[in-house]
Amino acid sequence: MTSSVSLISRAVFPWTAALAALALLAAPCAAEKRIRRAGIVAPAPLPEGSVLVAGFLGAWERWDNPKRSVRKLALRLREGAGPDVFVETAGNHSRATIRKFIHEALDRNRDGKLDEAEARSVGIILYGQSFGGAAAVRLARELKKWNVPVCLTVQVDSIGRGDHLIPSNVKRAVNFYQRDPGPVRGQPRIRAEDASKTEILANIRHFYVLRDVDMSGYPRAARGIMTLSHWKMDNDPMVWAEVEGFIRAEIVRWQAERITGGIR
Ligand SMILES: [Ca+2]
Repeated sequence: MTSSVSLISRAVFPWTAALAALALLAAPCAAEKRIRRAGIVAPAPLPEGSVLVAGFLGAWERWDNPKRSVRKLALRLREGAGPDVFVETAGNHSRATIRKFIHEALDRNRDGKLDEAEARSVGIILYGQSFGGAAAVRLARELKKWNVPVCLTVQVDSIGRGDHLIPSNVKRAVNFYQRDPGPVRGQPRIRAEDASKTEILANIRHFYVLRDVDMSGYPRAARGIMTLSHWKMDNDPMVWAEVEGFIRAEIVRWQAERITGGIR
């Protein structure tokens, strides 16, 4: 969260109370906030042809905080998931844990390498909010080094270096953001590293200046007139219903492509 603090410090707005609340969300690193390998419930190796959805929380949120929209969506997806759909969440600082799991889950013959068939054997969907949005894009970029395709990335008010450029191993990407007045504004435009390989589905802007959003899941200090649009967006059910729609559509697409001829 150091980078977010520096980002905030550059702001010229008198957001003292709001920033104090942000500090609550950005509490110092605590081991229990990080997911450990044992916290991942999906099996390794993953069944061939299955789908793995991984969501990344922002700030220093605990990886399984049930009040945060990233986690709430994951739990909804798990509820209605078929036997071949697996959903995990992690903090944005725990990207390496998920990356190592993906390698373990795909390396079916346990030789420590991913051959082409292994790399393409599971449909991977990544999403995240705030620094978690950037983590989703960074993980996709890391998976490219292993020639692992990513079906879809979804960013919600994404913050982080390089989060605008979607690597060419990603098939589809969508970005939700707000640019309301305030010190924290998401990435307004993502673009494809290679437009022939990646389809940018949309950059969708939301507005919160005149909108109330139920903030009861956030710390009390983060509520009221100083509530940042960045936080409202994290709690906006309309946004997360849209994210869910994109992810569910991608899951169905993957499954349909499996039935109608080949994994890809
Ligand atoms: Ca292997």
